[in-house]
Amino acid sequence: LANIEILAEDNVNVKNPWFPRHARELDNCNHLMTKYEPELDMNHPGFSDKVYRARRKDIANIAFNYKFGDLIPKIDYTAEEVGTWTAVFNNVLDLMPKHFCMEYRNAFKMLQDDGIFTAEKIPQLYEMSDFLKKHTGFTLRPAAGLLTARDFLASLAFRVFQSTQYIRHKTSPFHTPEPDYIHEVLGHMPLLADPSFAQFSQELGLASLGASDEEIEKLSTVYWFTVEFGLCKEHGEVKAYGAGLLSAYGELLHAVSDKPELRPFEPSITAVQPYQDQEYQPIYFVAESFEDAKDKFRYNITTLIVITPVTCGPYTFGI
Ligand code: NLE
Ligand code: FE2
Repeated sequence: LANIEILAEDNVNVKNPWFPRHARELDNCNHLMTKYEPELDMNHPGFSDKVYRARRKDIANIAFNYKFGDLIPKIDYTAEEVGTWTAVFNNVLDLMPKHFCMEYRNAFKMLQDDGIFTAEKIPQLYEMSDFLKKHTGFTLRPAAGLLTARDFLASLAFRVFQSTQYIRHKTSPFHTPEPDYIHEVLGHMPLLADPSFAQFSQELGLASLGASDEEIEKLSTVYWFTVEFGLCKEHGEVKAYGAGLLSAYGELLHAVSDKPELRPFEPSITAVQPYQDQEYQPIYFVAESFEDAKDKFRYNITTLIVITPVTCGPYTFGI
């Protein structure tokens, strides 16, 4: 089993907030944010759809019952859910050649070659997890909804990505303000198969362990402008790599138009840029490459955050 043990180094002051020391302790990192729940938000497309809400509850129960080391249960997606997947998948096929970064295109191709990515069926979470484990050691675990930033970031330190499993409402296939499984699979997962991107994600997670609430806010802002809504350069052109762009074509086309303001990714500046999650972003940050983003993050974030020194190991890929 891929396994990362995080040990606070001897004779350092371990910071106050509790944090997980092993991936099994992520069983305690499942606190939900309630902001976009269809039950609570009248603007949610599923607000008045009882069948949708019941379906979501059933799927959320998988996550509530899940414990570290369990096999991820299979979900039989309905024809309606598959229809929504097909619509977004075909959009990705259209937009990918021109607008998606090379690392995404490469991983997407591998997923197609392995028969995991097709327009006709929604891949299972366990299939995606096995695929990522082979490539970068990332594994996936079911999440019931939008997690707190602290819990979500902590899991990245262990190369664990917490993924929702419900599908967005059928009336709004091309944009949802909350994460759903289509966003996770088509937005996040392909890039987690890229070694540099996986490393960058893990380092964001490591920096969050034991952080104060203010520090978590800065790190989740970096996460927002990179993993969710990042742009990068490729042969002089600007491409998308943020998952919130890759899984929602309206915002993608907005991001690559001349409307938004583009700024270079600079972790200490990006970390304090206010953001909103209701509408398209007015500002995006452009990275030179994932390697560059990772190096800049590593050296530059320490001006904003006191990092808890941790050692992670033993670490093995793909066993
Ligand atoms: N707007 C994205 C989508 O529709 O796929 C989801 C963003 C989640 C932060
Ligand atoms: Fe996301």
